[in-house]
Amino acid sequence: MIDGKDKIKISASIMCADWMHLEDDIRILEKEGIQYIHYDIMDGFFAPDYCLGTNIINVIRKNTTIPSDYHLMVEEPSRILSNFEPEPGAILSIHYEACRNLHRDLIRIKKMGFKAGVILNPATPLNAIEYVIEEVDAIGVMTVNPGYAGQKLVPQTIKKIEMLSEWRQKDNLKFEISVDGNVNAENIPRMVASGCDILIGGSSGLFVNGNPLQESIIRMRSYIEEGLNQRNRSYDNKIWY
Ligand code: S6P
Ligand code: MG
Repeated sequence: MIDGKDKIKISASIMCADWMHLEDDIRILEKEGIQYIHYDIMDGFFAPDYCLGTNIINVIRKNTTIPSDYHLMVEEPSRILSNFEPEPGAILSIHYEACRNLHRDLIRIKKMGFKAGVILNPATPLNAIEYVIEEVDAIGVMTVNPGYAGQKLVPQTIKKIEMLSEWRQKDNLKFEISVDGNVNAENIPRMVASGCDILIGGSSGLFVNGNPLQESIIRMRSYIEEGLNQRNRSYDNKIWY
């Protein structure tokens, strides 16, 4: 049996945590072996809201062992890359749509000591990253438009995950696929079956109002298991035909 707990990673979107009890939430994430803390950084321009500067982020970072997964929803992120300090295993991701020199920025992120990630908005086609795909450690598929928690899935992005996963297999590439937005009971199985590796848990699946965090993690892992079983069945079908 595949162990969903290790095969698919969970990155906890900290902007959706219970900020009045943030330390309690972080200790639960650590105890449960959650692989990343996802930090959403928004500039009020690329994304229509503001969120998380490095002063706040560093308070959390200095008080947890969980590696960082930075999501920069920021216009021209090269202006602020030097604000971020790498730690082992940390990912720093920028948006295709926000960069004037995406290739240069990705190389710089790697030289800084991060895993380099590129993220695509729902409307951005996969071929936009054809000439940087060999440089990246992670590709993020936004399954909602950037800016807010609590939005509904843009359904055609599921197909995008599947096409990206097929592309990776065909060209024997090694990047991980992450999925961000409306990662919940209904969507996790098909996101996982489509080939993703990292799920960003937010308000709809992980920090769910009124549900104890530990229980949400257990539930998320059971939906992951369901998705992995579906994924195996579809691989079997592909081999058969
Ligand atoms: C959205 C941001 C996300 C959210 C998270 C919300 O702009 O990039 O990381 O924090 O996706 O999760 P949910 O379950 O409320 O959609
Ligand atoms: Mg995010």
